[in-house]
Amino acid sequence: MSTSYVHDLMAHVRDFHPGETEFHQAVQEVAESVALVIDRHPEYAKAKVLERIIEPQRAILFGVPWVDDSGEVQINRGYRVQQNNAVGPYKGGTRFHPSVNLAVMKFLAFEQTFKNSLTALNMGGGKGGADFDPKGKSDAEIMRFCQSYMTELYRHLGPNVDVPAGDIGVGGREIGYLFGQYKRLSGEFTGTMTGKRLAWGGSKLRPEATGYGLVYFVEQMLEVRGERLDDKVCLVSGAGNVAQFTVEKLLDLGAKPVTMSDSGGFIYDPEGIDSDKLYWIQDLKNVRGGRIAEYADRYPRATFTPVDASLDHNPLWSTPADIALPCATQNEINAADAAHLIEGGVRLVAEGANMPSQADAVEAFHEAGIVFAPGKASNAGGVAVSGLEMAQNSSHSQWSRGEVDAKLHQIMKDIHRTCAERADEYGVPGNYVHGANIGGFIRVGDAMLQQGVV
Ligand code: NDP
Ligand code: 2IT
Repeated sequence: MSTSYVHDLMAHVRDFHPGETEFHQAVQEVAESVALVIDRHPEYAKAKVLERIIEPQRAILFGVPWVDDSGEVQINRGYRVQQNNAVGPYKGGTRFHPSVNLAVMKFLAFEQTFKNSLTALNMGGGKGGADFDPKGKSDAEIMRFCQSYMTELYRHLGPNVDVPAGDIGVGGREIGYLFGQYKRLSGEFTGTMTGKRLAWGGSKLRPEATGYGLVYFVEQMLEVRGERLDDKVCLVSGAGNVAQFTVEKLLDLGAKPVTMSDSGGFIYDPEGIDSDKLYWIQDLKNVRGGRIAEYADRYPRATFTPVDASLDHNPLWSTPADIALPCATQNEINAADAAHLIEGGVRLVAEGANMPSQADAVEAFHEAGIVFAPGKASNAGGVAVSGLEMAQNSSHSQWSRGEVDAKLHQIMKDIHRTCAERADEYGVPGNYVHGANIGGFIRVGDAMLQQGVV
């Protein structure tokens, strides 16, 4: 039953969503897990639950015209994919990056649906963004772009409808401009965006939440195996929001991060990236807009390796280590990288980014006995604290850093437990991919069965 279920479903998905490779990749992985559920619970297949989750409930595509500093008119394409609202209003980030297209938005909105379900908070799945490249743009250009993007999108949003946040290329500054325009057009001050600054409705610890949550999840993965983070050598990719706070929490817990990267290449610091060095990177990336290559000039014992498109692998993943935490972007680990990670002694991989590991890399990890956590479980801390921001906004309150941290910690523990229990229950113990997909699916699926065909 299960093989033909996945085969038939995927044939339809490829036919109905042609050319959307990232979307197919994300759906295939979930379908393989759901097949295990459907063998025992044919009611989900009968009601076409997964088929209905796969089809976005709404996908908005719109032109975003704006005027650059030289007076020239520019046009980008904006998106918001409202995938599923069975367990709460659509919720998910906003990505501004030249690689954004409908397939990327749909895979992210699909993944978000399962991730948000795993948090056990009332959030459905969505994702938005534009193929706009914020690099090299002035502050005024960023503001005009955000205002134009929101001028179309605002009519589709609301605190109980759809609540965007940040993602690649969208941080506190962009959320400010997006929120400002939303507020002006809607005439209301509501918690319609998360990731807001603290003074006007943001939650403490939201910037840190994805990276901290990732490391809390890793702690759980190690704990059940009788291990701790102390002295573990960690490979981190990316140098943005998720990577920075991953490194910060790794340092807090005694681990030794040795790499970070951006789209130009990666740095390897055999002495470890300590908190002073991290602070320097945060200033470089968040204030000065510099490139990670500069780290090797500042810290001469470190090396910088530029991206080499002629290679079939990324040498970052050939660095010997205990743990790998990809925190940059999708598909950054291929099968060759996975082989190098295994050779280099890595025993645990947990995704901070969304779908950074290709399907054959995940297969290689499982075959090699590497403990692997998919992003929809291990990076859920960001959206979880977004959910806490929504709760604070609707009750007009603000919790302390300690309160939010305790709740985040508990949510990551609970997600870990859900994944482990579902994996055991369905005969795939220790497999966090199946555990996360099944855990995320059952909550949304049950809500859909209870709410009827809508
Ligand atoms: P940022 O924009 O803050 O940082 C992104 C980092 O990844 C930068 O170092 C960037 O390099 C690098 N990067 C991005 N795209 C590419 C690419 N195509 N090739 C090589 N390097 C790339 O984003 P975030 O840290 O917020 O997001 C990182 C990942 O984490 C994404 O997959 C995102 O979806 C995921 N995520 C984010 C959450 C959040 O709360 N922000 C929550 C959960 C997941 P450069 O500066 O050179 O572009
Ligand atoms: O991928 C993600 O989970 C995010 N970018 C965060 C989404 C959110 O709504 O906080």
